Amino acid sequence: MEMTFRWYGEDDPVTLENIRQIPTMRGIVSAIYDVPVGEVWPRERIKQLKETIEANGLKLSVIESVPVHEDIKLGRDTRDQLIDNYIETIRNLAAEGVNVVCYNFMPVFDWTRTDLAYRYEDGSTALIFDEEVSKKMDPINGELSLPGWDSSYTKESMKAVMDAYADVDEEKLWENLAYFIKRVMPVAEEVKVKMAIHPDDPPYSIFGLPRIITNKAAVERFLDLYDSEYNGVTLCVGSYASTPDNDPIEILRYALERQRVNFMHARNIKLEEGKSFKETAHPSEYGSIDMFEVVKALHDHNWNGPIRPDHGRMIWGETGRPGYGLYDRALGATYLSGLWEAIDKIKG
Ligand SMILES: [Mn+2]
Repeated sequence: MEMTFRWYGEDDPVTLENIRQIPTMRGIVSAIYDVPVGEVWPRERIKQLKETIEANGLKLSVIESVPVHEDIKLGRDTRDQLIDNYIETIRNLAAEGVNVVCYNFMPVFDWTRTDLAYRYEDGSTALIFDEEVSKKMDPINGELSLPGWDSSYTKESMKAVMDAYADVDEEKLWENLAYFIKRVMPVAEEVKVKMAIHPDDPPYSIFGLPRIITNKAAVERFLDLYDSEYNGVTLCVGSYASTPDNDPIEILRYALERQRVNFMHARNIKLEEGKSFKETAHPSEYGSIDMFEVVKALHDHNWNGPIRPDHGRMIWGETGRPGYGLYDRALGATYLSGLWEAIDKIKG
């Protein structure tokens, strides 16, 4: 496996110099953040990003994400032009040597949590999701915003987009995803870009919106939409594990058997009452996911794709982007690499 780290560009308080000093670190996961969703990413900007990363001794391993415009998810008439633009971006990325692209198909909201700084007894803070609190959250009238979300919504435009989804149930969303996949994948195959869909996080409906990339059956259905190694998944074990209905190791092994794990997110979470969970440090003893079994599954399949530690806690007084501090993610990276080395040497 190739160890990578997410970097949010020049504004990220975590610098490329910080990242390159993390043991076993090879690559960067990043994106162009200031091109509006739906527009083509200029090749020159991608080149710049790549050169900045390479000047620091790292490689641009994965783009996370090229966001999918809401009109594509809604199946509106404007989608054809937007998909053309998406394809153009994929071509530009390929021309600059990028060969893995992560994206998701979550309506309106990206990952969702109810508290971004839950304090553990040891003083560290983490992201948590409390089912009861989530039921009281009001995305239209509340002061609701999370770092993963599109901040360009006004109260009115948020209401409009939420209303638009009244006509889009899960089956309709699957149809719109299939439409997108069938247009994008032939080009991704042609230019050899491995696409990697991220699961919905958490993996069930929130705020009455449909969510479809949620479990093993969904992964199977998704992979069957277009049977190609370029049509794969970002196997985010933390997301899939965020409901007791899923066995993340089973889902991981299934996708590995089909050779469709194009990108890995490794993060641990602790399941609580109902659908509540807390993010934890990476090691197995803190969470509900057996991280040894995760790495062993990858090793069993001689998997050599990019993997990154996912969200980390904030520790040692660090402040910054929730989930994306330096220290705890760096510990996660070395822990994952340690598991790999141990498994590798024991197997001989
Ligand atoms: Mn993830």
